[in-house]
Amino acid sequence: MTPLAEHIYYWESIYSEAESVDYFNRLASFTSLKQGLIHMFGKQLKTPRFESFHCIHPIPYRYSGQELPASPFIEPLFEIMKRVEELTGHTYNSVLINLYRNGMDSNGWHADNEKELGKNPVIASVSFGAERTFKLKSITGDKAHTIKLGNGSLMLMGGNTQHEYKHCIPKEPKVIEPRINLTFRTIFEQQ
Ligand SMILES: O=C(O)CCC(=O)C(=O)O
Repeated sequence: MTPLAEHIYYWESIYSEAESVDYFNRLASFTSLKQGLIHMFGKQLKTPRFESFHCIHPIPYRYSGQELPASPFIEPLFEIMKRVEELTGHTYNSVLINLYRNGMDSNGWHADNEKELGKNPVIASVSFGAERTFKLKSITGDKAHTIKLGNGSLMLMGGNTQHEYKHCIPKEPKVIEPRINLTFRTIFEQQ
């Protein structure tokens, strides 16, 4: 494990090449993966990636004006979450899966700071498939980090990262292979 910045840690490979390919294929077959609809600039736009949200409890996830219903938490999600919990020393109850078909799919600048995620969300991010660039920039504009998220890797963001920084997966036209990312989170039911 390598510390990358305050409260941000990276494990280069928590799974072998063969295990990562197997997980990629099992996750890519999830029929719940769909292009979502987000509200931006007064318009409804399709997300430039496929998404699927899974939670141990039937709590939906709301962000950018869309509500993702909780799909069942099925294997191999429990298996992967167990490994992530052992390595990070935190527990989680949900995961957002993002499938990027190639480098033209992306994820715009945002922070995972919805109130359902609690005060200082701990987010554990596992990647399978093509290596993609993950960018972080501080809200105040004085800090920036660029991280390559490789096949079978784990990244942990904790502390005040979601208040201090925004993050994104930019388009990378040279990337032709797909990638699946899982962000494990703890979601709290709102009253
Ligand atoms: O695909 C990634 O690595 C980032 C995913 C992400 O930003 C998110 O799920 O909030």
